[in-house]
Amino acid sequence: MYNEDQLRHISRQFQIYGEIRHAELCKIGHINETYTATYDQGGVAVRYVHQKINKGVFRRPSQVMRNLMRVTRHIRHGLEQERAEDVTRRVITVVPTRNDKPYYRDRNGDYWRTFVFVEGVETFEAVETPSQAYQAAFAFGQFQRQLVDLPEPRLHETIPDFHNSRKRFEALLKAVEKDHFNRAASAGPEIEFALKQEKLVDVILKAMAAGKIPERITHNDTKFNNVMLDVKTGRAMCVVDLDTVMPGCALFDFGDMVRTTTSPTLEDELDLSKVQMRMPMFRQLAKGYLDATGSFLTKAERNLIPFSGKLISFTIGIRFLTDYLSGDTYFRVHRPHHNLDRARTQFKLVESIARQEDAMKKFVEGL
Ligand code: GN1
Ligand code: MG
Repeated sequence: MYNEDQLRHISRQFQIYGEIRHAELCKIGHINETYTATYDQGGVAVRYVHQKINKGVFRRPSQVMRNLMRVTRHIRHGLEQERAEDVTRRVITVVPTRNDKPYYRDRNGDYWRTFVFVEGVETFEAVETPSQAYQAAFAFGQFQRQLVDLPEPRLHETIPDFHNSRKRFEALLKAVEKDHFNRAASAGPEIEFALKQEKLVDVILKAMAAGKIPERITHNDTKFNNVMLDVKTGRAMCVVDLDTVMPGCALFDFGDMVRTTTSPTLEDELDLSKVQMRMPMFRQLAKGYLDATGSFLTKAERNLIPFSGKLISFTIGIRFLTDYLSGDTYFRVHRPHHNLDRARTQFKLVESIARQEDAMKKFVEGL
């Protein structure tokens, strides 16, 4: 449970014209602490989001916020130029503090920020229809497109080497070797599987180092639950969770959508027989993504689209496994073995993608 007095104190730091009535802890996400708060504003109930940034994960919260302000302002400006309607539902809006800063630092040194709550939208943990997959991919593709012309300087790397699959692999090896919590014995098949996949980890990194794949501004956490869909129309309104928006590779954004939208299961499904990459979902993802990014994506990027889902599922899988072996310090867990369960579903997905990769390639080539 949250501390009501603390939240009241936090709420007073921001430029919100009203009194806080109540707040709820939001359970989505493994990293930050998020509250939905309802205010009385001139007799009308208005909602805001208050969020505490996880300092252990984001070591320099002020840089996170500087990126976030630049990115959201740029997108808002673009939407205004196009005379788009509903701008505060199409890009998240940061509510500044009373002294005009994007975040408030409390007595414990924690960083808090506030957003306008987007009404009339919903998020899902698992995709329900192929058209939702299309919407998600179009939204994340559009997000990349909206940032193609972000003026210099380069954005901060809020988590250095975030999708560096080679470094993630080395971290797993180290965790296996140290085995501080004596858990390696309980993850034998998973460790063995991971070690056998080493050849995957350098494919995209090498192509980037050789200049074959460009650096772009990417979202880097394109989980399906980070897309807000309009309740009435089902259309994607905006993408959220912008803390990892930084210089990166477009393919990791696409890949993480394959990871989180093609299987009918949740990330921590226990019945592994249900975990699979479904072609109809993949087709809609590829279509939606290319409809939004076709104008700027290079041939080399397009060619690696089918592979990217396998690589990112593997990389997130080894991150879960590493965290399991290291005592669950990074991802929030809700039961014993939670991170191991998550790793298992990722590896199952890697296998399912591998079996269908040729068909996926053929489909993308035909688009
Ligand atoms: C974390 O907190 P959430 O669910 O948005 C993680 C992602 C992982 C994801 C796995 C900053 O995201 O990289 O893919 O969990 N975010 C960070 O579900 O590490
Ligand atoms: Mg996230």
